[in-house]
Amino acid sequence: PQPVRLSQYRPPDWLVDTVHLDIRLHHSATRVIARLAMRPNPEGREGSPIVLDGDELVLKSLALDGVPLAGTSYAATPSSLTIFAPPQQPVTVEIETLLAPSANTKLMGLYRSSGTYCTQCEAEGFRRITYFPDRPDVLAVYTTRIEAERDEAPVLLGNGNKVESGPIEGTTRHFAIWHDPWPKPCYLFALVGGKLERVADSFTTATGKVVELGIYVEPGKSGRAGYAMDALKRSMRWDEEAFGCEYDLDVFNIVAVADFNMGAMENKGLNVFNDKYVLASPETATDADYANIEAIIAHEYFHNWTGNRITCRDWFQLCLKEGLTVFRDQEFSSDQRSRPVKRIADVRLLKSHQFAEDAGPLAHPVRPNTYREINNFYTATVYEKGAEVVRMLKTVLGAEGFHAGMDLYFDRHDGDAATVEDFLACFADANGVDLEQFALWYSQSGTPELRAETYWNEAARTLRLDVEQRLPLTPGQTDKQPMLIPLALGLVGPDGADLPLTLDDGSNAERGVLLLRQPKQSFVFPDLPHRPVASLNRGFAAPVKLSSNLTTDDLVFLARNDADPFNRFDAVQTIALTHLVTATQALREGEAAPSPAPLVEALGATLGNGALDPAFIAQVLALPSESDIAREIGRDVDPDAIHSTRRLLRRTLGEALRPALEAAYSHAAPAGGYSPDAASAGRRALRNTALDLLAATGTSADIGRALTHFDAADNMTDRFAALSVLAHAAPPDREAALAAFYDRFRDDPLVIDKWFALQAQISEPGTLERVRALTEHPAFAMSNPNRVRSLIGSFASANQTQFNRPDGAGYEFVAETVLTLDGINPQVAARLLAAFKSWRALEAGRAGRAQSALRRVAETPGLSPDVSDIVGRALD
Ligand code: BAL
Ligand code: ZN
Repeated sequence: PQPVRLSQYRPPDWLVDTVHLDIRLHHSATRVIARLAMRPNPEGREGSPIVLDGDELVLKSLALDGVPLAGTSYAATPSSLTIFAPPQQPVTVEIETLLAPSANTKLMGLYRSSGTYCTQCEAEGFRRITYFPDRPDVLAVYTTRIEAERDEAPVLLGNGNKVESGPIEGTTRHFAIWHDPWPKPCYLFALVGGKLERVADSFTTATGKVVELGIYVEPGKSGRAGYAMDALKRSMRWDEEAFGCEYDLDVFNIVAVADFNMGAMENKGLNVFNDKYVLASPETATDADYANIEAIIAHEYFHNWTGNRITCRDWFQLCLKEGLTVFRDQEFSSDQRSRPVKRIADVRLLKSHQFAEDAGPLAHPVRPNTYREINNFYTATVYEKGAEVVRMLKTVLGAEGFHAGMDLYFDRHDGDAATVEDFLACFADANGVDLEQFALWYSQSGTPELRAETYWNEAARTLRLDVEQRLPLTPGQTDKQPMLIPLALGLVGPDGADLPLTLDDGSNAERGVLLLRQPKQSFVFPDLPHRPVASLNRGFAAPVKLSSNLTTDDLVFLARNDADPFNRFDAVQTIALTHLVTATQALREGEAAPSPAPLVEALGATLGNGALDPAFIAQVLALPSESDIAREIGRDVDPDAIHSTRRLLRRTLGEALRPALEAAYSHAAPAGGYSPDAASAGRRALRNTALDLLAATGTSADIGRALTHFDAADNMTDRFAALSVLAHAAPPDREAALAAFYDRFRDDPLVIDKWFALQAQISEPGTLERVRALTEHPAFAMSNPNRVRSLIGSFASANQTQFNRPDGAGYEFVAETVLTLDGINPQVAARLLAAFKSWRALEAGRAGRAQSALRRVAETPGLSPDVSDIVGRALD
């Protein structure tokens, strides 16, 4: 397909005011009758035909203002419907299409998941249901009549409020009519029909309206939906308190389905979820699963205002709803749990996914300006970097200024399809500031590199801070402008207390933030009583790659003393990363490894500090990942050398910190039965991290501890943590533990996903054969995205040594799978192929083999637009 360009945006020629849908569900022949009340858009081109989008549609009939249209007055193909020379006045278009939901393996439009009829319309799935101007700036009021066999689909759900339902006399069928009073784009349309169990509750809004809440799951699973319901009610309350956003319908329903391309979808009043992000019980879900459920339930709910009430003008503005809503869900989780630990987890994710994306051929701006396939832009850059940009806006403006901007945004744009410019204008207007330079965060791709150097003048008692920003070149962008970067910092005195941030012109770094605007800037802090240590980019306020001239001693000092918990964590990570990079190079060059003593000291101090939150200590103990190390090395990467180095360091740390780790393991167990709360989860995290580092030493006593932990576990967090230790550290015990785990959970697909994922991550040459064999396992299905992501996605994205096997067999396997999958579900296939995003950074042999595998994909005829787009950009 031709690229779509932001610069070519034109308003729609025709608008739709109301949509009446009559959908008669049948697995192979669903009839859809759509009645669209349309009118010419005064802002569109005069005299335009009516052009509607379609995708694999079969047109059965077409009428204009009640009169069937003659074949000469329209043209229909599976992908478009054009009505020539319509009267330039309000008209009613009636369209009948025929769908086969059971044959829909793309999981876009109307499909079936384990017998349940459900829909996914974002981004461009509605056009697979009926012909429609499928673009987010066409907002209409929808009424949906759904009809089905009573036995097959006793539950019928739609957007908005239910207005009528009942049997169809004299038949085995029944119907329900749903009406959504809020105008919405068609990507927010949804319907569900199936045999589902309901968990019911209610919520009273700030103004006293009672909202009926329902979570629908497969029969027998309602016992696992309680946590999701609790998270939903907390989200609804939080959005009222934190953002003044109140719910606006009588009903809010969530449906969990087993086959879903994304995590979840924010359809108005009817969220559809991947069941992985709804279902949880202590026996089957880990603490991380619980935290994800809480975050995603909140995220989809928060879209009701940021996404639904205010939507996007076009898909280039995707970050307008996604970045903002991720920011909002991160804030929610921070308020519900530990803010520093949440920030650390978010930054880990940002670096591993977004920084990696930004550093390779798939880099793109937070707001892209061109795309070939919009499905490929639901990325870490749009979501996670998009959230960081909103966070920076808050850092730049302060909490009050930020909320003034948000209030104005809700007031000014409620009911609109808005743009990033509209959003920024609200913050500029509410605060009387110019955000032109800040806006570059939306248009310039790549992770800015910040070099900060501090110089202490003992005689003058001044500290000079020199900062230089560098914007790396990225695909399609060779001329970069300096960014507005908020640098949050502290000057830590010898006793650990922060010194004043007064500059030599008498001004203060407001709220501890310096605003960098130029390629190079210098700041002087005068009259300091002692040489401070600069704590830079506190809270990771700016999503940049920072390097500095802080010494290892400075970092060890910050690890012990910094008042900013993120930077305490980050100081240790920096020591660890520097060690791992240096040691990897030393290994490749046959030189002696550097001493791990400073890292041991910093970790020892953290482990021994009883005042710290166990969840925080666990984060500090978790070393940078193999891909973090690869990204830091940046070129000529040898994944085997990285793996060996990291493995050796883990062993060294396990030995050096043994008494403290054993104490942490013994003392950290939460008392009483399992509870998913953050404090209990933190204690388990510390205990399981200690178990893992001790097992890295390989002694039989340490492996024995893991075996006991596995057998004695009364919850999935502990059981799976022990299984992971055994899978990676103890090959002889691995198979028995994996078999026991499988036997226990064989009937539970979401748990078997964990079993698939773990095996795919084993860093041994046999893993590829194991993964190939598992694709034949009865529990595996290429048609289910969760299974594919667990087994093959984990292999490609989380097994650096085996995906990047020197013989290229890992690449060939993933490429083969992508081609098979492309015929079934192109979105999932394209996502899998994106695992090649860092191939150019590899050493020449591997890079050549990765390139050959990509070329083979590129040369295959009949690729989907999704895969063709990714492979094209990866090779560019
Ligand atoms: N809008 C797609 C799913 C999500 O980001 O909420
Ligand atoms: Zn979202």
